[in-house]
Amino acid sequence: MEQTHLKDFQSWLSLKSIEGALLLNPVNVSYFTGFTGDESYLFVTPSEALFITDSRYLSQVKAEVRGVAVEQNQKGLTGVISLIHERFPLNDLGLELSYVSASDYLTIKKKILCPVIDIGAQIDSLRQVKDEEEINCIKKACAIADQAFMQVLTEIKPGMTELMVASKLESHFKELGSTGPSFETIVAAGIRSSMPHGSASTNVIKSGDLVTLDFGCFYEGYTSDLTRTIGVGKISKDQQEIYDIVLKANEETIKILRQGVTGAEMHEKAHNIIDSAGYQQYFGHGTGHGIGRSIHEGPGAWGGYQSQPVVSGNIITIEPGIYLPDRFGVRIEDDVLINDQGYEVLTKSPKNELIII
Ligand SMILES: [Mn+2]
Repeated sequence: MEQTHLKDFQSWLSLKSIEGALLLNPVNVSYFTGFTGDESYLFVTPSEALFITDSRYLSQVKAEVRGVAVEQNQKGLTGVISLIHERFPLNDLGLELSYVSASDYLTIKKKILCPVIDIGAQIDSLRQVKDEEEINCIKKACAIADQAFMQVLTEIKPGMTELMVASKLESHFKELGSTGPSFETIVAAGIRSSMPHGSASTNVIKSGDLVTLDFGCFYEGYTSDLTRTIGVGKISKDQQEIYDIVLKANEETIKILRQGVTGAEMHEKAHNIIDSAGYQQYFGHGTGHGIGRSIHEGPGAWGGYQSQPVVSGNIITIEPGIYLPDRFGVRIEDDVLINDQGYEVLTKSPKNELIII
């Protein structure tokens, strides 16, 4: 898959007459080469690609990287720039402008005087459309997250801290073949469930709590992202009512997914259900985002993606929530593949009934 990604990028460079692009973002370097380490650089021209790394990574590069020339350099970015400057006379240079730090930019510009062109947005848009191998990796990451959730459900007990639950989830990921969590695991119980991003704390889980678990793991460099809210012991009528509204928003929004639907339409659908139930001001975040090598990427129903129609090969989350300050919150999140037939929900953890432990 990596070699196809690289060819697609090279065709675009050629189309845009960009003579060379230097990639610093390790996630993009992995996307084009399969390399899983960091502090390495990829220089790409319409017809060549040069992977530049230091001695620490040489044997790893040999094992992971195919079809790309490899060069050793021990002098960091300054050395990389000298090497490119000597070997490739450039009239323009592509950089990932939203990633490159101001100090790296000055290091580059000290030596390379030609105009700089942003290539980050193009790489983002290539990464949004997953090929079959990438889809299979994400399906596996979802299956591991589902299985870890089912296991942890048998282990959660009142009296445990949120951190203990997070730790169990994360060790299940690794037992099941994942390299580990893809973001800081959220376990938020009781009042803390009203914080959309309540990372696990020493808070003790008790009877009567709702507990929101939001977690994901990597498989072969690709992530899953799954949220379920569960109840402990006896649940109030209010808690059940909020759960049912959020479930409906999650299910009804997933049902409208197909090629051509925009982020704004997804967000509107989820909001329609939550707003008409009277909880408009308690759903304050985006409805979903793309996942892939990063936990948040395009497309989705947030920020700059609102007007972008989804296409076959996009994988997005749908994650409406309601958060009642100082009381409790509910979020339900699934990962959904857009395909030629419509959509496929990749996360399978049960949600139709509020799970009570
Ligand atoms: Mn998410």
